[in-house]
Amino acid sequence: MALLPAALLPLALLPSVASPWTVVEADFDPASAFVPPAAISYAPDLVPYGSHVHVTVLRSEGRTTVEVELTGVAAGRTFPAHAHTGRCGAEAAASGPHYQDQVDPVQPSTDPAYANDRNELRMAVRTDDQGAGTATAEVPWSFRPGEARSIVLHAGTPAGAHGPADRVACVDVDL
Ligand SMILES: [Cu+2]
Repeated sequence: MALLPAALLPLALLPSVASPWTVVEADFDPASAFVPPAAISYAPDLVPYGSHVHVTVLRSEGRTTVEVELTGVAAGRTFPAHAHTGRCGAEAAASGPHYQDQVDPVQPSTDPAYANDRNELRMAVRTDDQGAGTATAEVPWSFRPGEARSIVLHAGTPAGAHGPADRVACVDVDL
């Protein structure tokens, strides 16, 4: 039996803890793509097939920071982007409701005591005249593993609209 070089032993003995970083890079594809895409566009007029998303998740003690960068999407728009509970699917509703740190016992959650940007991870990605934009959100909590599985982009207008019908794109991210 080969012995591990002594220098590698500490690595071999590291406990399997959640990585502090997760990076997801994907091109938006139609939900009907032969290979199930990691990022789906439901509205190619706003999020064209082949446009790009880059998500970075940084976990530190009791804190989570998420950055969403879009390129090649509609110019001069604001796309609300949120952490949702489910995976992206052929139907926009597949991604489920917003992830909440303190879960509202009444779902769908409309109570502002729960449905707010401290209890949910929310940001708004504003795109420039080239259709590129970046936004970051930080929350003072850690996601429960396996319970937040996507970032959903919403159409953003008209203001206030928020339901499966206004979901324009989705990217699988294990938050
Ligand atoms: Cu949302």
